[in-house]
Amino acid sequence: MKIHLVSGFLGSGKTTAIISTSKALMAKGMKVGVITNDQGKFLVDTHFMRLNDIPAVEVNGGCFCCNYGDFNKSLEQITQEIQPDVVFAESVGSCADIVATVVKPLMEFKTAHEEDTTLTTFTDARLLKIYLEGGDLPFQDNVIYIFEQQIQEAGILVVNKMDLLADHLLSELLERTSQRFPEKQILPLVSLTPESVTPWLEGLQSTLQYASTPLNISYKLYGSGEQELAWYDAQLRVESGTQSAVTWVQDFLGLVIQHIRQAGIPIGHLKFLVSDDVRYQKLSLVSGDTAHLIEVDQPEKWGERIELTINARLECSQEEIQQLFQKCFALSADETKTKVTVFAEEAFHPGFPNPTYRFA
Ligand SMILES: Nc1nc2c(ncn2[C@@H]2O[C@H](COP(=O)(O)OP(=O)(O)OP(=O)(O)O)[C@@H](O)[C@H]2O)c(=O)[nH]1
Ligand SMILES: [Mg+2]
Repeated sequence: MKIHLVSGFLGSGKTTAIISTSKALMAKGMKVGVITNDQGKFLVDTHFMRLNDIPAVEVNGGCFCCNYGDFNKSLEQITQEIQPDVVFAESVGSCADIVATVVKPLMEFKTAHEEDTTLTTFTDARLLKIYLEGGDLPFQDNVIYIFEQQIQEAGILVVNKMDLLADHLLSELLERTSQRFPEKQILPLVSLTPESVTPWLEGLQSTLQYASTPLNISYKLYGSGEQELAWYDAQLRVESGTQSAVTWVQDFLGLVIQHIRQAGIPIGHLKFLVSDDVRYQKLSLVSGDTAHLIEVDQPEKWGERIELTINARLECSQEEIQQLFQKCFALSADETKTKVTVFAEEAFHPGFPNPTYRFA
């Protein structure tokens, strides 16, 4: 069984690539399992994987490194349930030091073999370009430190979303990336379809799997960066009144984005999963996106009852993120008798990273 660990900054395209690649492998008759991971309880990525018919188990409420026991249990569970040929494990977008805290323990406890384990780091081509040119990424230095450390420990470095850069900018970026990281396998990629992820699938067969020396990382900086990004998740149901449920959802998404933009809050990843009994859609806004609206497809086709899951990682305080969403809920209460039930909601700063194991 192959285990592919997938790291990389918030919104860099890990889930998208895993889904496309899983579909490509499943179409060839291979069995694939996924382990998702994030800080909160209601994870958009896990639901989205399952809606895409990809078997997924999750480690929630903290990263793989700090919950290695849960990670290991999830691996056992998915192995027993589906006997996969390939497992993808997506780590939290603000997590680093995966070699020392996940890859090495997998080897030490002989859960996996070196030749069957890879670590890929995804980067959003737009952010990588700014970073390598010495420009200003829209985050505090300690958050940028995490972005750097993730790249540092990659064996395979995916320069993702290359469709969003003009060809001449892309070739310049790839040249700059190879010069800066000559020891890494650098893969330009578009993750959006099973066909477009072939270069990554091929890259996963290579022998240059991950940086063999674990990072010399400052946990003080890394931990403070992790905590800089507040988490918010919520699970709600929206039922049509005199206007359709999807109209309420669309207006609500617009309000949230407007308030975040107005407050000048840097976005790690703002993601929503919208579903009814028949259809589903994941809507995302990440750092580098300039959109002021994300739109639900074919609004006329949605049902009377919509489930909405919200996951947000923003560089602001826990109070600010919670107040922002609550303000948008209040502003969205209208005269149209749309019934909105919030089942669960939480906002917090992730704890300081404290790995279960660290083999340096
Ligand atoms: N244009 C383009 N968009 C992409 C590509 N890959 C991912 N995206 C978009 O980027 C956004 C974030 O993608 P995700 O796959 O959710 O990113 P992630 O790395 O899993 O994010 P976290 O789980 O929050 O860390 C989504 O809107 C995707 O559709 C790509 O190759 N090209
Ligand atoms: Mg993801």
